[in-house]
Amino acid sequence: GFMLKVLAHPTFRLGEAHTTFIDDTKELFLPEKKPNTSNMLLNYISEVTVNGYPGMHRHTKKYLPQPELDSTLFNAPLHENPKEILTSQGAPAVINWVKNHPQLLLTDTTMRDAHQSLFATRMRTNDMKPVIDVYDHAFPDVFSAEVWGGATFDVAYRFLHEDPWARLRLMSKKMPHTMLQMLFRGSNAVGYKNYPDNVLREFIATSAREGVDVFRIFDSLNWVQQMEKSIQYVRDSGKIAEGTMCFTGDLLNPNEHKYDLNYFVNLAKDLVSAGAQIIAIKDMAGLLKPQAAYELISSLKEAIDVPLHLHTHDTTGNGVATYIEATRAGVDIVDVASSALSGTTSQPSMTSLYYGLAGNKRQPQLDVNSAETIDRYWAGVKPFYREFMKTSDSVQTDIYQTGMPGGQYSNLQQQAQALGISDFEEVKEKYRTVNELLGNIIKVTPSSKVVGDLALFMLQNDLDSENILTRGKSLDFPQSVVDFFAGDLGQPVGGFPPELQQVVLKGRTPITVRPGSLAEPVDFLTTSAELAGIIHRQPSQLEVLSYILYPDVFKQYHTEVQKYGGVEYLDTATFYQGMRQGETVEVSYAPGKTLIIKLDSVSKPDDLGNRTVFFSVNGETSRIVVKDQS
Ligand code: 3PY
Ligand code: ZN
Repeated sequence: GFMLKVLAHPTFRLGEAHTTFIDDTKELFLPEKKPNTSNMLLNYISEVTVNGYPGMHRHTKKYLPQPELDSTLFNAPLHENPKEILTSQGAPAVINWVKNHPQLLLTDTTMRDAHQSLFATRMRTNDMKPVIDVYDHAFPDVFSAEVWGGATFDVAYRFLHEDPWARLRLMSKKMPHTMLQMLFRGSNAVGYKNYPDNVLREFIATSAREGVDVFRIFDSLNWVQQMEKSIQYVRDSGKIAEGTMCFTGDLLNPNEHKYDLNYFVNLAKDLVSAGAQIIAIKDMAGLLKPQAAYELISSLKEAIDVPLHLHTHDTTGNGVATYIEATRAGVDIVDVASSALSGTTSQPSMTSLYYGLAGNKRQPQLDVNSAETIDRYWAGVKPFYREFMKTSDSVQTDIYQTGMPGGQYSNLQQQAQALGISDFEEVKEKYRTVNELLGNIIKVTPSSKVVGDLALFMLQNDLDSENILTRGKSLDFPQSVVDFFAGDLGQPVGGFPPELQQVVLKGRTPITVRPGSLAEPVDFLTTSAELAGIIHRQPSQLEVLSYILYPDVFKQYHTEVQKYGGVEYLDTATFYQGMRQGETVEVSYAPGKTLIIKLDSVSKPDDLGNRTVFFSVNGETSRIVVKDQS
């Protein structure tokens, strides 16, 4: 019992119990109230075996075996790289190095945006581990690996029963020669609402300490005021601040009067003034066409003197073409993913781009054999997540019209289905209408959610752009829409449409200042005490931060850890599919420590609908009773 309890403890789960572990975690060494907690993993396996994993279709046959990666294949010698420069000389030296680097540099997004965009962020740390182990030697020349932030933080707790901080620590420990990059939603941190400045400061300082080297800071309305503080906090931490422009619109269209070249050049200048050390262009929907990329990068190169980092999604199939044109115009860094996890709503393929630039003097430095070996590993991991791949697996050019970000496509589809709306064409059409109603706003988390929520709401209530102003008066709009019009996400480019704002707010006065300027600072000590009351021990600083960002999600996670223990040690097939009668799985939870779990049988439901699941664990029998929910 004790062992699994230790296993479940967040510090232990980092895989590197440090020397003060015993002092910091006395609570683990007190006598247990309930002696029999050794069945925690079995609780989880039984639950998923009997009732399935939410949203996951139960296969009659499990997909096996887990792919392996031969680590001896990667032995590229390490040489001077950005991480080393950051550690020894600091952020400004890295910026200089990038400016003077003749070849195009790459950021590998496989472990963040790629799986976020392809399979709803569900990739487990367990499946990343083999790659993490060899990363430095496989990719000694990448600029960075984007591995954290965005939706990964919340999803880790909510759906994977994993501690996101543990993933970061593991990476930081195992990838000491690679700069780790995160996506940071400005004043929304890794959440969906505004947090007070002291929370942002603490979150950034802590992430920096735990291993994040490059912070890509964006605001969902491109409002510089919402990014300024975060940029400053990153600089204070000695790490690298990418100030981000979310790209939208149709740059070279003569009718594009809002998001034109001038708009982006001025925005970039403002971000540099706010302290951005790199300018990121975040083309979250994949709308930046090749020639537009050439013009945009050329204009920015003329106007500012900081490196440019371009991010796109390959939804339309034009991603590599966009990068090649951007490369000709002098872009410094671009975002790519391993081929198996590239394309469509994800980033363009790393090796496609590499080959696409053959003969170009700026072709990136890449050991293509290593990249392809790692890619075969990812190709083996992908089938475990097929169930979550709700997006179309083909090229989509209609997004040039909807402007919907790749990550939202599948989410909105699921949201619509849950509401009984099966015609997604209708949803996309409404999404366009809403975008126009809102005055053509930047659409990215969380502003994209406002557009999506309002589109679904309008469909459900038979609203169109005309009757919304009359019929809307008697309707309560979705919370995200109310918050948006109240100014809680900040101010959109060009302001709010005043009539619709009144209809939605129903007399409430919107704010026009930065929401963070009104927010009370969080009192960390009080919050820590509050959390201690919930989890019955002194929380770590990381736990307090997580609790501040996601109180309910964190509490739920904590409850599940108490119940299920270290489920991150399970293989992915078992995690999502449970076990089959007669099957044996091995769970290695520490060096040399393995549980051999065999599922002997599952009983028929009794009168109360309970089933008993019989196991042998390292030869000893165990039984778990689970309520059959079917
Ligand atoms: C996120 O905020 O998670 C995004 O990836 C937005 O593009
Ligand atoms: Zn993205």
